[in-house]
Amino acid sequence: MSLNISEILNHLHINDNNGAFSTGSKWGGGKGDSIKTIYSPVDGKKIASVQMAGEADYNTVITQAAEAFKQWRTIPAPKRGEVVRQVGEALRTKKQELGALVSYEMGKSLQEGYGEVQEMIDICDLAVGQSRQLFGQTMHSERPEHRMYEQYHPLGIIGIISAFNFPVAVWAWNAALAWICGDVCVWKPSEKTPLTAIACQHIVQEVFERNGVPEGVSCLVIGDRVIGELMSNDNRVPLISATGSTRMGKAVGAAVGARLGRSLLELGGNNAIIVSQYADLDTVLIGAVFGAVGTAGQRCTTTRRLIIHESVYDQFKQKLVKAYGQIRIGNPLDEHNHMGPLIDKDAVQLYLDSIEKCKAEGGKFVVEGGRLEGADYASSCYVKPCIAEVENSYKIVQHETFAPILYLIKYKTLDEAIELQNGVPQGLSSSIMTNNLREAEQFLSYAGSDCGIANVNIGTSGAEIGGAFGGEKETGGGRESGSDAWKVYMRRQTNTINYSTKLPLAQGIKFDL
Ligand code: UN1
Repeated sequence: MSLNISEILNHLHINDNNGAFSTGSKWGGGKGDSIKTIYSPVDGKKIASVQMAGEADYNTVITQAAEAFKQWRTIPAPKRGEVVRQVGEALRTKKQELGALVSYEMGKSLQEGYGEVQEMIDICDLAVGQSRQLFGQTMHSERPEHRMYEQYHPLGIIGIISAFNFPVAVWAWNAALAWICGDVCVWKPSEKTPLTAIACQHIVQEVFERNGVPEGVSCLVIGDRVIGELMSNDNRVPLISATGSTRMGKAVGAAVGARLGRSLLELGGNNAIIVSQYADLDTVLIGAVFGAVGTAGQRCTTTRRLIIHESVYDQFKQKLVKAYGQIRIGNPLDEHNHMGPLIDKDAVQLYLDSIEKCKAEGGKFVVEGGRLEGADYASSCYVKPCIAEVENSYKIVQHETFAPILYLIKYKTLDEAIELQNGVPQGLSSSIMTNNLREAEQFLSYAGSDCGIANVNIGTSGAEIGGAFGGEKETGGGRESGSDAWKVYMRRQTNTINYSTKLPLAQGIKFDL
């Protein structure tokens, strides 16, 4: 396939000026006065423009979604699964084009763009099987001739707020499961990456139309934080699944919590790899470098800290510095390059500010950062991945900077390393590189990593969808994708049925009339 962007846009039904919302076949808000132009961070060129939705648009969508829910919940779960299976098939046929658009709109490497679409396909496959396994338990009642069991019922409208860094996969993790659970979805994509979302809406719609799925089961609303606020405060939306910064998550969590709604938060990470003296340093190198510079450091699972044993510290530092010298930065659509741009110029500024803050606190850069200039970097969004020797306690090290800045920290004992790894406000992903069984088990024990994800001999990023994905502390506590993450998309009901001729009360209470 040739990477002709206008052909790809055509193929994915992206117009020059796109509507602000969609309930499936219907698109609206195409004539509004609030228009956003989307420029690619790859070359700084305009890709297309989108309308931004307002409150009236939002309400139109929610009304349609509520209608759709009444029908969709009546379709048997395995039949809903069959529709999701077809969504997975459609994604397979569009993997190249959608992956390329992810790369062009967001800036991640083409390989990672394809990988992101692969995650969508994988979650569809998982959801198909899950649609026959929405299991509740049965219990033995304490009363004679009674039966007790529990059921999982569809919840309703699921509001999905997604981030620019995984513009389509995180939506798919939520939507594929929500649909098989009998829910309908309203998706607010990041306003930085709405075009890939529009492409997904078209892909899903083709499948839904063929299957007679009601209008409103998959909805899209493109807007800024106002839409996120409307959703978070809306009693008609029982679950908000939000991915993004801790700041955003705290606002969403507070608004949803104030109405006692449910939220699934997947927020910032400050992920570390502990590099033990018992590690195979060549393996560590790949995991650490991919973890730190993959997606230009813009994954929530990006490796931000390397906690290295003092006996291998200098040796590993040298390997890293050498490896950083070989990283090819440039157009991510060129598969020869390892690393593309940051999402926009604001992100570059944050990266530059973080480097200054790190230096001010005493950080010593062993690989210098900086903005890349020149014709190949015309969008002004390309930066150099950098490495600094720091103390874990620095304010900037405690903070998640969404950029390729890697911090090195030295340790003496494993207890100390685990304390350093846990000694940040975030708790998403973590890893230990060691061939020592005792070390690995300690790291995975109750006294080990406090993160939602803890790995041995692989890095912090690149989690498979089969596991539950999410983290503790300021990461927000939510779990998405595999394992029993489906349960959050359903409401649970305990049922007790009396098939006797009497009415015995629980706890042996006597109440005779
Ligand atoms: C994210 O960055 O929001 O583990 C998600 C990973 C990917 C998902 C990251 N599977 O890096």
